[in-house]
Amino acid sequence: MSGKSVLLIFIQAQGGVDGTASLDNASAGPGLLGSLKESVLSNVIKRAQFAIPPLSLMILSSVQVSGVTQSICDLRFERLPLDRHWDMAGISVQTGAVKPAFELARMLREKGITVVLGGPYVTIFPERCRDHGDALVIGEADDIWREVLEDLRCGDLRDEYRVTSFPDLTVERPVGKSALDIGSYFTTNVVQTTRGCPYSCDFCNVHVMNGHRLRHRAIPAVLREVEAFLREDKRIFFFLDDTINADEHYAEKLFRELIPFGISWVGQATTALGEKPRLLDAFARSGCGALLVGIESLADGSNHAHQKFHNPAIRQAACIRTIREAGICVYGSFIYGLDGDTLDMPGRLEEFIEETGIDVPGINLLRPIPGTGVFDRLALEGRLLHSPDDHDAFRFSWGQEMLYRPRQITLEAFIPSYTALTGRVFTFRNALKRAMRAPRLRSAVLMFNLLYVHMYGTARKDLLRQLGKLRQAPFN
Ligand code: B12
Ligand code: SF4
Repeated sequence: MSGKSVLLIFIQAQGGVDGTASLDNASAGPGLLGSLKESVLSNVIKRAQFAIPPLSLMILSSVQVSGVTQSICDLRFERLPLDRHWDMAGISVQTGAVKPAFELARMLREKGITVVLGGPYVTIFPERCRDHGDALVIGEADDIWREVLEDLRCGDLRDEYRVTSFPDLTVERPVGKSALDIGSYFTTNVVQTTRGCPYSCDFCNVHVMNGHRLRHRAIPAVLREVEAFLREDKRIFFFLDDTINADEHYAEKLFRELIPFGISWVGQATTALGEKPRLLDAFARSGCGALLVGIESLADGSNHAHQKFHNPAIRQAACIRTIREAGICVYGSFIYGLDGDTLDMPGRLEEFIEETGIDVPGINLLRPIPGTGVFDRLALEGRLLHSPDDHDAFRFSWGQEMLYRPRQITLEAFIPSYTALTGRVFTFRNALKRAMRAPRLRSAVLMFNLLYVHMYGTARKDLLRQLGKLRQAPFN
């Protein structure tokens, strides 16, 4: 039997964190000064891009089956290596990139390459994916991928592989980087210590895909991974857990044990960390440089309307200050346009960002992602601006396009209030100010803020264009 070669592919999303292209390609040029500014910014953007490798494909490519070799192609940086022979391609399908994923699958199948589709979108909407691949992998593929590779080797691939229970993360599965082009990335040190989320925020689908029970990896296995990763790449670590402090005891033990490694790391946490001095100390001493915290709304009513009950608004400001005083930068992620929000929210957000000294603010529009509770509810309430069947229309996660009608504010009033807010918050002057006062990682804080000056600027143009269309054919 001859060896089989497998190409694992990660696709660039059409909008959002992979880089925002203007929706208005026909817009007039920016003029000489504008062009200069744009070109400086586009360089900054390239460097500031959240360029980390897809952990999913690192995990899959680390599954060893004799007679099968695996490579990763990250289309955000690389071209498809079609000059080589591939027996099978595995595509990771995220909701933001469904259409390009299906187009790629068709092209590869036309060339005679077997296509397997997996990832969040396939897990949530297998029936919509069925015709686009030769095989589907539904669910977390850590273990079942071996079966797929073995069946490929024997020429006996099934059309569906369904994971029936969540993989046990206490089983050690070493992750290697040999299938990656390490130099393409800002860092390749991506680690996940837990999966699942005990909360049920209705705009999120992590609890839908990964379940409500928090599953942990064994701490010694994480330490071994960090040690092995450091041998190949000394750069910063990203802990990809959705809430790295979800289990405080586990997190404290893990990060205390990581202190001697001398790494620098970033992750995502809840602001409740500010009320846990021992845990905060472990984070700071183990090299935590920045944390993304999901604040969403400053009004409890708004958060509650979206099933987010943890982190009451009243405690947020003090917690953020304490985290920053411990020397950790805070990326504060907000959502404007939640069901309880009214037109006074932009002023409150602006004041809060100023008052707490948040190092990088992210002011998102509510994005109804297909497969989330909020998507289904807005569809039922007739508040989506596109047909709920057209999932591709919901790909924009950046503030580029309103995808729904806010409950308490007309679109006519909402769009200008949002664009005015981002226009005030994301300025060059504010970018410099935030970088100067950041407790650490000043150049990264500057880059991120500059990136946002550009991205929110592009988004404003797109939104105001949408508003213009809305005025011609009102749908509110
Ligand atoms: C880090 C991260 C990113 C990073 C890196 C991207 C990545 N996916 O690696 C960046 C910042 C680039 C990013 C971008 C986006 N992200 Co993101 N991201 C995450 C985050 C926090 C962790 C991802 C991760 O590594 N998880 C750990 C791995 C092991 O899990 P996994 O990716 O799900 O992979 C498992 C299975 O899905 C499956 N699998 C995955 N791919 C494949 C492929 C094959 C062939 C097979 C067989 C199986 C398989 O097996 C894997 C092992 O169990 C998740 C939240 C989360 N908890 O997953 C959100 C998340 C994946 N992102 C999300 C979104 C919406 C996006 C964007 C579309 C946002 C946007 N428009 O800008 C883009 C899309 C980028 C793209 N090119 O497709 C959503 C996905 C929603 C969905 N249903 O698709 C999530 C779930 C967050 C959320 N709740 O909104 N993201
Ligand atoms: S937004 Fe965060 S806390 Fe809320 S359900 Fe998703 S992963 Fe959990």
